[in-house]
Amino acid sequence: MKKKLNNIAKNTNFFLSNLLRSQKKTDLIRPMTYGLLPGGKKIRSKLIMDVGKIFNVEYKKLIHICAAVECIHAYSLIHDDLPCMDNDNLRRGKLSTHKKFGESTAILAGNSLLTIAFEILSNENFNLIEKNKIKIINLISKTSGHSGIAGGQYSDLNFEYKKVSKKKIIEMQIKKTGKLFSFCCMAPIIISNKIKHLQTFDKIGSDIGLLFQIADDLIDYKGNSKKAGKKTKKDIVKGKATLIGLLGYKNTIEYSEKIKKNVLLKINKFGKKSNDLKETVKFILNRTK
Ligand code: GRG
Repeated sequence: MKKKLNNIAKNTNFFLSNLLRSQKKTDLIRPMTYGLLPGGKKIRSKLIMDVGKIFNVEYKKLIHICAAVECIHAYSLIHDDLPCMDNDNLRRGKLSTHKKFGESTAILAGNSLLTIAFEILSNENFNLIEKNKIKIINLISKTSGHSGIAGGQYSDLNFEYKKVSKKKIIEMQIKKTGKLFSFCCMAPIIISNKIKHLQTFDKIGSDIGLLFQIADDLIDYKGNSKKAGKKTKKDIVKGKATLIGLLGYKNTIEYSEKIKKNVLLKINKFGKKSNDLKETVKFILNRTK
């Protein structure tokens, strides 16, 4: 798994550095590059490749999706670290972008990474039939905005120091993290025109996102800051609404094992070609960074 993930990370980074190199040399390119590269596990890219394998989608198409997703993800991290959001000084083992370049620059570099994602997907080199291209751009737009990542982040901040139900925490985490994972699972299906599987993979993606977020909360709860490349043990101090906070450590682990089992069962139906995806799901829950 580690080897496959490193390989995908290398290929995605290669695509992204070429893309940045081909851009006009503006003053924002340096902070954008800093927030985007290198670093980052590229787990979302791995998911895209894994689902692409199940539905026989060619690499040349998938890598554009990976690059666009990693730009949006990097943007969300840059903004997430800002003082008005989660106020973190450390990200991917180095100073967060606003600490290195200042707040206004970090905001603008983040915004520019968001728009570059759409530049990638609307580029003619991303060679898809127009109908599918529009479907993908439409889906990633919904994923990123008020009913997805941005909306989830709003709830996350809004729930601080409040008593929040399990249902509401799960809803928040699915928006903040799960929607982008769903997009990663759905985009290869749109490309391959196997639309009847879309709903199943929407749910598989949001469940994987939930597992990913639970693992993130576990890392915060008992993880090592040096290993994680970011500050840990912040959630309690910040009064964050998390499943561990609500259910306790043991129950959260039990809950996540149940979700994992269900997801693996669903994926199993796709036979041998789904082995990489199954591996990724297991990795996501057991990760330490
Ligand atoms: C992106 C549209 C958009 C809006 C910005 C700030 C914000 C609104 C959203 C924050 C969302 C956020 C940061 C969710 C947390 C997801 C998460 C656990 C990130 C860590 O992901 P990893 O571990 O990071 O994959 P690496 O560094 O490995 O890439």
